Amino acid sequence: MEIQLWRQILDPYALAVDELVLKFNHIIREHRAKHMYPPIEQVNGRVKTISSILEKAQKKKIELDEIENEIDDIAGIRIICQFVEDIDRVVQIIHDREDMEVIEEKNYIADRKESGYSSYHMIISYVVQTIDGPKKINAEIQIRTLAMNFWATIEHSLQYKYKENMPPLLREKLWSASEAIVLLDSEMSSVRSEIMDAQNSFQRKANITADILNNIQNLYNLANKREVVKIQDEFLKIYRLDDLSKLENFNKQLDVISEGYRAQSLK
Ligand code: 0O2
Repeated sequence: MEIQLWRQILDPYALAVDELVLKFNHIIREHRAKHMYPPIEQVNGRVKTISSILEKAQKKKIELDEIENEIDDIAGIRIICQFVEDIDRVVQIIHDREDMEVIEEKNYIADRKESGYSSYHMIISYVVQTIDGPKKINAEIQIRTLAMNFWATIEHSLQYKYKENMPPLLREKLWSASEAIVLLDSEMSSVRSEIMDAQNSFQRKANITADILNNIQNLYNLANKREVVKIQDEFLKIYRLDDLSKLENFNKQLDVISEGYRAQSLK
């Protein structure tokens, strides 16, 4: 197939990957803006390379004109979560969306692969808008924990190195490493609420601090400089106390002061 034709085929998939990554990142932002713990730690995506598509087509005996119908992971999204419990939440979020239709699911977490691979896979149908009109395409979403991703990344490079000839001892080691991953994820789950509390208060402190600094910066344009310096010193004192509720109160007071100056400046 000519390279130009490949480009025409793959372009809508590249658009889908860009849009899906943007949408999942937006879910993270929405959670943070509402001071909620985001079930997604990070998301990335890729369009399968032409050589990898050809390799898969050859392996599965797929004709070139059937590639789009038969290969579901030309567009691939990988969602990484901190905890196993987060995976269920992400799966539910995807089911609830109107722009993604779930057409297949494989739960390799409940049912680990023989290799030791564990991950949750969803095939979705997704519509992209092109200059020739809407195009429905399939995309594969892999959802896994940080620990599962670590294992899969290492194993994938070894698969690439050994192809079908992975030494049995290495296979065994990978299996026992996958057992350790299951144990690690379950240990992490048992301290999940503690970790989440710590992360939430860290995020809240960062958000409030950003609000305060923004307010102080705006006050420089509205208020007497000496008064702003006083406010800034007061902020530093409260910040050093490392007390979230005091910082929140200070932020509320600062909102009132800023509002007063803004109202005055409009007179
Ligand atoms: P790549 O290079 O990652 O794109 P499929 O081949 O997708 O039609 P299958 O096996 O039913 O058929 O799909 P499955 O099991 O959902 O696997 C699809 C993808 O999951 C693979 O894509 C891998 O990315 C990943 N995967 C599946 N099994 C393993 C495994 O044992 N180890 C690792 N590291 N990853 C795995 P590709 O196209 O095979 O590869």
